[in-house]
Amino acid sequence: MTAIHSVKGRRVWDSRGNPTIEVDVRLEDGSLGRAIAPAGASRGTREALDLRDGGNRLRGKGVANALRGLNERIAPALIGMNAADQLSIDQKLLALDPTPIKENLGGNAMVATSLAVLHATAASAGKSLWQHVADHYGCTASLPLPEIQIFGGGAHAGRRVDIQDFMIMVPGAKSFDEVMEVTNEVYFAAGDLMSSRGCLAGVADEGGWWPEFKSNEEALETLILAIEKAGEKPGDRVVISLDVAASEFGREGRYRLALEDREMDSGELIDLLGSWLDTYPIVSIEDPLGEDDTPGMVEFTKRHGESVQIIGDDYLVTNADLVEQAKADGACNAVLVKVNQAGTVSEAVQAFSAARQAGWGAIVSARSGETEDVSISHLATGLGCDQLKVGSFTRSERMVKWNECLRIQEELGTDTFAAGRALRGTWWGRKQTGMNR
Ligand code: 2PG
Ligand code: MG
Repeated sequence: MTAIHSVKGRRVWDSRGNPTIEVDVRLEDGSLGRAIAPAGASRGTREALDLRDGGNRLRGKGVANALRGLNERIAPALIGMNAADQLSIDQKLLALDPTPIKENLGGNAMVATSLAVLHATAASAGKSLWQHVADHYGCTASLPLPEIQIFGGGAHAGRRVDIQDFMIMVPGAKSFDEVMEVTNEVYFAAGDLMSSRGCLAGVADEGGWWPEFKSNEEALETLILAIEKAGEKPGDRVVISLDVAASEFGREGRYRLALEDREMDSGELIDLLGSWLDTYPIVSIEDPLGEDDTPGMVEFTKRHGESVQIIGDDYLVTNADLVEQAKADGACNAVLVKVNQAGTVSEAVQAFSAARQAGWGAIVSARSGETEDVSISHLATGLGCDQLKVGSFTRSERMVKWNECLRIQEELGTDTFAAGRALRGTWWGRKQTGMNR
């Protein structure tokens, strides 16, 4: 047993310039674990609360209260505990704040602490974090397939387009490095196309281009052209992935596409998205309906669950019970795993395990507010997750995660790259084996 010697929280700053929490956990043997809480902009109502001070200062986003709770309540409770017993550590955090969304201590204070303990234990064992995660949870490590944003929209780009993330994946790549190369070509081809057409407004929250398109379809058309300009045939090595983030523009089965000034009900949105699936090589779609629209999500999954990956993010908020419920309902076939949505490492791993039990895919994801923290690159690899979503292909809070994967790849060897493994059950997977779409 290596006991925790100290837990120290401090205020640092994230990629949007907002305050956030960093935690140092020092063990009795001198090992140090450090982690930083990320922050979402399009947040599920059931996810762990980001505790902020409110008021006028720092636009209400101060973390003084969360830090006070961390240093005065969390730290004394954890000191002396066995750091290697991640579950007991996380259960202690939950006992200190048993509210469903962690509103007393804050998910931000808790997640940074929980992850810092995980780092400290890996350091104490002299292991890379991914190796510690694989050993601790009995998983077979493999490098995930990146899901990379080309255009940002929704809450990450002033709602200039309704759909939040227009992304690509390169499931036909042989290595992680090959994915990076193809992505570079597509990303810059997209930028060139947009600037030549006068629809490039800048860079969105996660590093993707901030577009000025007239419709969501124009975004999809431009993405197809960019893939072609990069020398690829859309749907072969490169495919499209969308995060609709429908909770951002719909409630109770009513949706409003602001770009086209169009209101629709759940059935109409399902039909619209279905027509996109028929037209474009989209292999994965996240939160196609709102977090409160279970009938819509079930209907969408019934229609498309056999041909595309349907990910629950705001819909499942990295919660094992919600994953099990969705499986029983017939909604979704994959879960997005965001540790800060759950609040602790153990709860995030439980959601991951529930997804695996259900025979689902699992995608580890960053938040739109990020930092230099690379924990998720290791978690995705150590758990053997199918994909990793960290935003786009610029800005260091994103690139630091891709670059960390390249280092991990050297330790692992390329034959452990997940590539299109998780997409075997989709039209893309069937196409690889010569079957029809
Ligand atoms: C999402 C994430 C990342 P946010 O919706 O999947 O794109 O966004 O962190 O703002 O919730
Ligand atoms: Mg999402």
